[in-house]
Amino acid sequence: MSTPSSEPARFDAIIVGAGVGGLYAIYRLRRLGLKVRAFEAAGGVGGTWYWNRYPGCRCDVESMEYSYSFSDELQQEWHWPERYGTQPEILRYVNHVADRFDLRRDIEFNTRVKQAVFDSDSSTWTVTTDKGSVATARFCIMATGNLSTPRRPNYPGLDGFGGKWYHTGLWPHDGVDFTGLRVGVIGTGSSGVQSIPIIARQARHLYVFQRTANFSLPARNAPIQPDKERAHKAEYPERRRAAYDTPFGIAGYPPPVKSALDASEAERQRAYEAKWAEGGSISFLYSYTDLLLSKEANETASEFVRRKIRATVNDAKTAELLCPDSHPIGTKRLILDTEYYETYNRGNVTLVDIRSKPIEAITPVGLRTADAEYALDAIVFATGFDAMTGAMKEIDIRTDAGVSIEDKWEDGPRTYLGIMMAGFPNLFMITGPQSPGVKSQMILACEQHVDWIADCMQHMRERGFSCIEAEETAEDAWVRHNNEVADRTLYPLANSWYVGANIPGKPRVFMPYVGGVSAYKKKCDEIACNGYEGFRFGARIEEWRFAAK
Ligand code: N01
Repeated sequence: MSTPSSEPARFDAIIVGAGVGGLYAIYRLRRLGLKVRAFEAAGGVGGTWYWNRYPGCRCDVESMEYSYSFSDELQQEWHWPERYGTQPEILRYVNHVADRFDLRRDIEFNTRVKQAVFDSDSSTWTVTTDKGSVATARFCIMATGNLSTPRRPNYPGLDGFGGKWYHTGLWPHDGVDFTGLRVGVIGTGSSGVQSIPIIARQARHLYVFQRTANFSLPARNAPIQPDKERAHKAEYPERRRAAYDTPFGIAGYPPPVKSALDASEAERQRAYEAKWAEGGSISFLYSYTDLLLSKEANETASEFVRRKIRATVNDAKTAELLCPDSHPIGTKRLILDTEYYETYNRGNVTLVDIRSKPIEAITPVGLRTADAEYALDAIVFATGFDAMTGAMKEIDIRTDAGVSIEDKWEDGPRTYLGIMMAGFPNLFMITGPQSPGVKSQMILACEQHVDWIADCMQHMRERGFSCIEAEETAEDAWVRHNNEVADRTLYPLANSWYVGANIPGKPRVFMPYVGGVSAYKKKCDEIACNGYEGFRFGARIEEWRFAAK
């Protein structure tokens, strides 16, 4: 890499991030013969799985599905021991992929991209890092992740706290031993719900500070039986193809055929009980056709889970506090847990309602809410992320025409397909806002985007185009479509990170595409087949390759 005083290093494509999307982009673009360079802020590969090392961290998509499909050898040789992969297991897998395909030699670790500027004369991006180094490429690919910018509330007093504090999304690599400590966990999303049962087993006392009760279902994690693994592997190619014909990118769940309102109460209870026993969120939400479309239908499933909470938690007041009352089930990411509700039956666990009595300050010895003081030795912020737009907005992305990402997304993200933005030529996003990424099997979503981007580059190379840019009209239509699709569902009713509600001051815009993977992929493929409809290409050039090999 060059320093500011020397010529920038030249690449065909710069990739920002070496998580699951960035790694596959290195692999795929190399196979096109491009010279690529990835910059990664972390000291290793894995993105979300590198940073989120909190106790109990596990994927909520089954491990046989949550894996790459691009190499059949890879998917045949890897052995997943459990139904849901643990963070260490998934990180081991991602590292294996990096080694197996020799991806590390194109990654600069411990290097955070600070700025990316487009020059229209040369149709190139110039990227500057926190090391002060500069690199130039025709294409810039943001593989920055959707849940990669951890956020904690701005309570006064944290600097003076005498104990230790942690964020689930930035967990120490050596782990944390809470034995004998008084611990406070703030936040009851997936990260809080996964870590709480484990911290409770270690801590002298655990206080859970809950603002909004969330729905959680049993994961029913278990070892994968060898015959099941063999059968799955025998069908891998067909299953992967079939996954693209589903709404969420995972095959094997028969679509529902009936409205919850057309079933009798007894029939519904039998259906929900069976799904509860099976474990997992997809099959539960797939019980009926309209659980995410009709409030009345949804309420039948919401109330089923509330009844389970009341039946599990001994203390009636605690049970009631744990019963979600502010959003329909599934409209926030549905959580999968292992003995979450049971944890509140322990003598050393107290649930504190901070919706009615908010946290006012962190004190030197703990924290203070509107009505009480809590003595704590450690605080865990399980308070989530500036989701979907946070990581890209942390980079100063601009063009020489004076357009910046800060201005472009001031009122919420605007993209075409979640892949490109009008005004930002040659800048691609992997699973950007207004694509189905976070509402689907994320690795499949990354592969689909990277394949689309690689095919697009191939198209440009064959024709000698110097650049590609989304047209404003196509982007406007896509943003409108995204909103219309979301408005037909119950999703916008929840104050979730899908609408940025967890970040004070963030514009309330529904960010993921919820029209389903199947419809989305068809649209992407059609657009490509029609000569990249809605995109315009820049001038033809003699020498398409930008960087010498
Ligand atoms: O974050 P969250 P997360 N004062 O935003 C609370 C994925 N993921 O890290 O709901 C008090 O969901 C906030 O309260 P409220 C998955 O997609 C997957 O848990 O805003 N409380 C909420 O309870 C997931 O959805 C896996 O009222 C505050 C919590 O903090 C996404 O990552 C595992 C607060 C944040 O919940 C994010 O999950 C982990 C404040 N000022 C994560 N600010 C699996 O695969 C926030 N909160 C299983």
